[in-house]
Amino acid sequence: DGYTVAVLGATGAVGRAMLETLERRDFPVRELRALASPKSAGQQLTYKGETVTVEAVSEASFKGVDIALFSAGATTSLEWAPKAVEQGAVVIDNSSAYRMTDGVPLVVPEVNPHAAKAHKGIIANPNCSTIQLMVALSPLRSIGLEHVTVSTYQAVSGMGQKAIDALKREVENGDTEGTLFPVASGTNHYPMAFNVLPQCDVFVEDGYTKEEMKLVNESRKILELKELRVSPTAVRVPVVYGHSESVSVRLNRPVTAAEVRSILAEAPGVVVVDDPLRGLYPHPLMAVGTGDTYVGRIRRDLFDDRTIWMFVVADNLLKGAAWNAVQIAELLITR
Ligand code: A2P
Ligand code: 11C
Repeated sequence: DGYTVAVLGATGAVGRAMLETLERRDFPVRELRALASPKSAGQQLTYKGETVTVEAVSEASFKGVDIALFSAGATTSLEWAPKAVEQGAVVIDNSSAYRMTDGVPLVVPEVNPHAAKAHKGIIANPNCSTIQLMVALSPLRSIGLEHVTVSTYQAVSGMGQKAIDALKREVENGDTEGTLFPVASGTNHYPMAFNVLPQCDVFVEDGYTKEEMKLVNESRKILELKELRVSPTAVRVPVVYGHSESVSVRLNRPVTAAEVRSILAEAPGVVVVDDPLRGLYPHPLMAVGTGDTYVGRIRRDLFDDRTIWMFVVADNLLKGAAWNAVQIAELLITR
């Protein structure tokens, strides 16, 4: 017994993390299909100590598949998700392709597990920077969210395996010939090593990037607060794994840091690390390899007693992608 599970994008940074997460969770897998582009066909991966041979995705790939985890980019999802659904699979899609589509649930299991029930074959996994923001913000809905301001410090692994390799080459060989940062399609390219770039993904409207607009639009959909004010700045930093966010949230009434700390301490998926006098606060290396969202530096604004500041960190490949997707798969099978 168990389920036939396909991972599309299995050779990528997130795809590999998906295989590791399925293994670590001992997900009831009867048969595993590792799918990627034709150039990876024949490549060998390991799952539970056994060799899995990567196949080029084709119509035949989804025959008999119960659950398909997709992380091969939006274009690939648009092409293959309908075909997988037609053949009876439920697709959990980590790309941006369907997130804002009406009728496609956008799910963070700690926040809106109920939304998953209404799926018609596709469930979208939110963007990594949105997921950790939701885990930290959702518990404060009990006080009432008025305005969220977020600045991100995003790891290069959010741009895939090639960005990890490129940053390592820059650091190790001083090789700044790369044309990947901040985005491959851009007109200007800058070094990423020993640098900070205030651009994640391409600019779309009125001075904002796609990554910033995802923080706005996805948050509104997940929290079911269509008018929520979210003011974003997304920044790439020379970190390999783990996104950080400086978040300020204006609430509907005055609060103390202690009250917020105690709400977050009880919240699912949150680990509060907040003892600055002892040098304790979240940072990316603390989160790497875990599925939790770490919150610290919880403090009240110096001038506004309704505004709380906090620093929010998670492993972008795990909670931000693979773990959130496998959590959704677990929701489906325990229903
Ligand atoms: P491949 O390695 O064969 O190119 P990352 O985000 O780390 O760059 O990984 C992207 C993943 O998506 C890889 O597994 C990659 O496979 C896969 N992928 C990219 N384009 C396609 C495509 N057109 N069809 C199938 N898989 C794709
Ligand atoms: C980054 N958040 O860190 C991006 C990667 O919509 O799934 C994920 C993009 C997406 O660059």
